[in-house]
Amino acid sequence: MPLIFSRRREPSLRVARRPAGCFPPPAVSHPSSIRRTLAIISHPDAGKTTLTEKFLLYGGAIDLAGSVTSRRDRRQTTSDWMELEKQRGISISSTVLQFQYGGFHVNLLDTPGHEDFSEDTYRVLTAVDAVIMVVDAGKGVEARTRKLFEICRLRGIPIFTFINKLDRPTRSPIDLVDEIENVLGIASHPMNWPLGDGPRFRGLIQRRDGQLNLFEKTKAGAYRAPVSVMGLTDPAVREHVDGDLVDKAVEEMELLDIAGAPFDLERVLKGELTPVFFGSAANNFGIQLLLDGFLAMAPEPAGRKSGETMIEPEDKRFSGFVFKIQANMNPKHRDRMAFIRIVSGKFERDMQVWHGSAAKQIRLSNSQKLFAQEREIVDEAFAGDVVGLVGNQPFEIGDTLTVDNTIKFDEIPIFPPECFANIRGRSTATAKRFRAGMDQLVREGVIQLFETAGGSASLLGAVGPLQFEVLKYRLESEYGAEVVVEQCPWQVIRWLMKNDEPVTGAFPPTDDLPGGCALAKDAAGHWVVLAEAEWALRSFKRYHEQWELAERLLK
Ligand SMILES: Nc1nc2c(ncn2[C@@H]2O[C@H](COP(=O)(O)OP(=O)(O)OP(=O)(O)O)[C@@H](O)[C@H]2O)c(=O)[nH]1
Ligand SMILES: [Mg+2]
Repeated sequence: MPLIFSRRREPSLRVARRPAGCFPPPAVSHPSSIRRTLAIISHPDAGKTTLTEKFLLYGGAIDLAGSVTSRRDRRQTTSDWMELEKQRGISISSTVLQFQYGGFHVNLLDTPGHEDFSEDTYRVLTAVDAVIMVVDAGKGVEARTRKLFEICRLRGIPIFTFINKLDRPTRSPIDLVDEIENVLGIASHPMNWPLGDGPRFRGLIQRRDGQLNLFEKTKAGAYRAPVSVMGLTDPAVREHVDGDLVDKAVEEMELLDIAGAPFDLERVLKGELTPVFFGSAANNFGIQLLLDGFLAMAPEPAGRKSGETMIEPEDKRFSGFVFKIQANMNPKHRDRMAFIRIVSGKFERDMQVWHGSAAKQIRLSNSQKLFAQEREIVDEAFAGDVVGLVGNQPFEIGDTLTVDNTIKFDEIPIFPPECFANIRGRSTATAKRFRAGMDQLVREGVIQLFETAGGSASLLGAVGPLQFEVLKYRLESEYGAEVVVEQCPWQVIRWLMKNDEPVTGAFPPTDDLPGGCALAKDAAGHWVVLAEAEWALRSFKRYHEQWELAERLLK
């Protein structure tokens, strides 16, 4: 196990060793009991990818962490691997990374914060058992975090909070903790407490035992931060830290002891209480305390429901579901990867399973362990693990894979698009590549394809307009197909329903349309009405009372 020492050896400083994973090794009652599967979520730019990178550094999975901001030496993060992500320094697509730490197999999913990519983030939340919510200490709880948090609450997922960027001037930590409680409506319990902020940030105090972790900066945060640990009452502390900072932190912690929620693991696991950790991801401050604290508390993989039956991880029948599809992760091979969350049983390479949507058996031969875009063959995996299946099988998002075809998971919500655009190839010379690219990228499920009644271009729908930009970029860079994308005025979509069944058929079911409306067919041949605004939709309803209008179709 790697040990981390302080490089400074001042005689008055008692230096303690902090081994990786400083909690007792987990008991292995079942292979899935040592799996932990989590997502990192937040408002854009709070530091999710940076934190992911630092977790990998502490897990020993990478030697030198790339920093999103360190443009000078051009090291890139492992997690943001897509060309466009590297250029813009933002995450566009969620990434799966796996590493071992302190006896655990950790499956970590880094998600994009931007709301235009939220469909991807929501799907990832179906595949995890806990989340770490990152909050920028200078900004507090931001809009996107609030929305994502509500989804986690609905799913009852345990939520851990990391208050990041302590190396910058921050809001008062008491205010930040208050805001989590008031804005998010969840009780909080700080596990550690910061000593100063910005240039005066000196370390973190463990509330449990009053131990102070003094930090030092490492170059660009590329290496694990050396840590010196000492008791807060140790006279040596005041030789290293200004007395006023210590007094303030002690006062604040006394206030928390009196007025704050007591620690209660049961409430954490129910998602009612969030343990709060402070730190600075870019500088590796507090990363190990967060990782150790998370692993000491995070739940084992949970089962998922098939109809009314709960399928538990210990169930011997293998089962899992597809929660994400990504094309061209490796640009040299034009292939697709389907990401599976294993729910029960043991996964073995080459096993035969039922493929839910196709109702036939297939062999799972090309299974891979994931490390951003790097891959390694995986021979076996257990409940809680995320496995990538590479190839051209007709998997769709939400599909169940299982050895018992009575199991069927219904985890993945389908989001109706909120913005629309027409797309066409710029030149007939690249028409074939354009079609191939569209076919692959639409399967990822973040762009939906529609055919307008009488229209020639393909109509695309997405949750946010940035998705169109990403599609255009990827068609051009990954397939060499130049395209023209034109935004459309449609803002509302409804599926036409008759007697609870979607309306289908080769020809438009009516040509009698009010202004501001059009008809189109989705990829499965269901007719939809598109409206420029709610008023147009209301006129359509008056014209056509024979149909019910559905906001979304269940698969
Ligand atoms: N000063 C400071 N900057 C940080 C810290 N952590 C992250 N950053 C910076 O914040 C910016 C955003 O970091 P990312 O990790 O890309 O944020 P993200 O949450 O993954 O962003 P999206 O995926 O685009 O939503 C980068 O410039 C980071 O270097 C920190 O502890 N201190
Ligand atoms: Mg990111």
